[in-house]
Amino acid sequence: MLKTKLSSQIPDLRERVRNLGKNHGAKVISEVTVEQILGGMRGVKSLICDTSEVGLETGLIIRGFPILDLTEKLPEEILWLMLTGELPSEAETKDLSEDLNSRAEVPVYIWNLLKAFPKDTHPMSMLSSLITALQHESKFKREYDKGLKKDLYWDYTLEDSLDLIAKIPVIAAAIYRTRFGKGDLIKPKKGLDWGANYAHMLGVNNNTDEWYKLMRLYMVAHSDHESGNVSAFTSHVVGSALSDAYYSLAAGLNGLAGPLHGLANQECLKFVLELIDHFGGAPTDEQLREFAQERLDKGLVIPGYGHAVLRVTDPRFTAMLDFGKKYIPNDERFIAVEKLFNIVPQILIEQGKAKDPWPNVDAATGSLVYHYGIKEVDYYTVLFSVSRSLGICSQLILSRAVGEPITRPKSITTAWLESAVLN
Ligand code: HAX
Repeated sequence: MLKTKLSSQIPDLRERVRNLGKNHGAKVISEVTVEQILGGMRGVKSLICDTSEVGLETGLIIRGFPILDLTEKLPEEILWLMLTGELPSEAETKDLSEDLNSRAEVPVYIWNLLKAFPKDTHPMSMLSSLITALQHESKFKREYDKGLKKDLYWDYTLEDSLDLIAKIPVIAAAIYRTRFGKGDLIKPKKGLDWGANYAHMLGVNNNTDEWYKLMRLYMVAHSDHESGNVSAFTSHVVGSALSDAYYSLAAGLNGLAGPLHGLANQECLKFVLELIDHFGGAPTDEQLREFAQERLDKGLVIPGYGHAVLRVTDPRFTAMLDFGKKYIPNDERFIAVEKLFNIVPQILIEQGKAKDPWPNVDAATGSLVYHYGIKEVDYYTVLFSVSRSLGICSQLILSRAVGEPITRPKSITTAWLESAVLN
């Protein structure tokens, strides 16, 4: 059903993009300052992303829906929404869930590779390597080698993406169980939705409804964040060389593994655990203020706070906080997260460096998944990756649909910039 829907929409999208180029190609819509060149291209409008947008004051909006209006949805509904711009009907959701379920079988060579990693390999390194290895299955690559028409690039990218999205929770759960000695792998369960199935395969918390609910929410909240962030942008650039979905996603996830990006959720819970350990329980406000200040004095960042785009509390953080308040209000780590929220922004404002002193999504997630049984913080970015595969693959499919060319901005030398400033 998803492919039929996209087939009906893509001609119009192509026409809109063609018209923009043909009729308005020379129109200037953005300028670049020296500060932006030196500052990681912050705010330079030079990418198209239709799956979602992130406003300074609004946070994540997926196809017109603020993320806080989507917290009860299933991840596969969000996948459909990102690709088509519409929420699916019940029948369409069921069809997509079943399609993903039918693609979930993982080839045996992946399990052999998984067993071969040194015991202390970081789970993100395992995930990225296994996705790259899974590239062996790429239908896009196979068809491209035979001579694929450009019009059909999106079709085989959709095929690869659905295969990949179906298999990534199975592989990610297997990494958890193997890397942390949790016993036999757990097979996906027929009839369960994508998010709950991942929760089921991780094999923690006796598969309670609350745990399933949290994992669905987690998968929805982290699914996309437009395309200028490190992981999505990297995947986009790699995909623009017509590398298939496996190569593209793996490349982006290597960026997500950085502490300033997705790894922040691991760093964040480590910080909370350190706090509790240091004070022998949830600290007082004053102890917490001192602890955070000490960290800043050492030149370290407070993980989970600040953002390259947002200038308000991340609504995804709010969604996680609301979940915690409802289901685990007495959890020691969750209480520490709430206290940090009351104190850290003021400390960052007083320090006067961070442009955004407010919490991002990573500030709360660790405390929730820890409560439900995932206590190995090194694993947290893998959870994020499984979710983000939805957005990254959706972006890749749409970019193939409109035939976006290879990405190739122009670089300049420091000397060129110096002379441009002086002239
Ligand atoms: N704690 C201490 N200092 C901070 C800070 C924080 N949480 N956030 C920003 N700053 C500092 C920066 O390090 C920078 O200092 P210098 O001038 O000495 O280099 C200064 O404030 C200005 O930075 P900025 O312009 O406000 O922030 P950037 O756009 O450069 O960076 C970051 C945005 C998210 C990387 C940054 O806020 C940070 O390091 N936060 C902590 C790590 C984190 O939570 N990352 C996850 C972000 C969300 C995400 O991508 N999740 O996947």
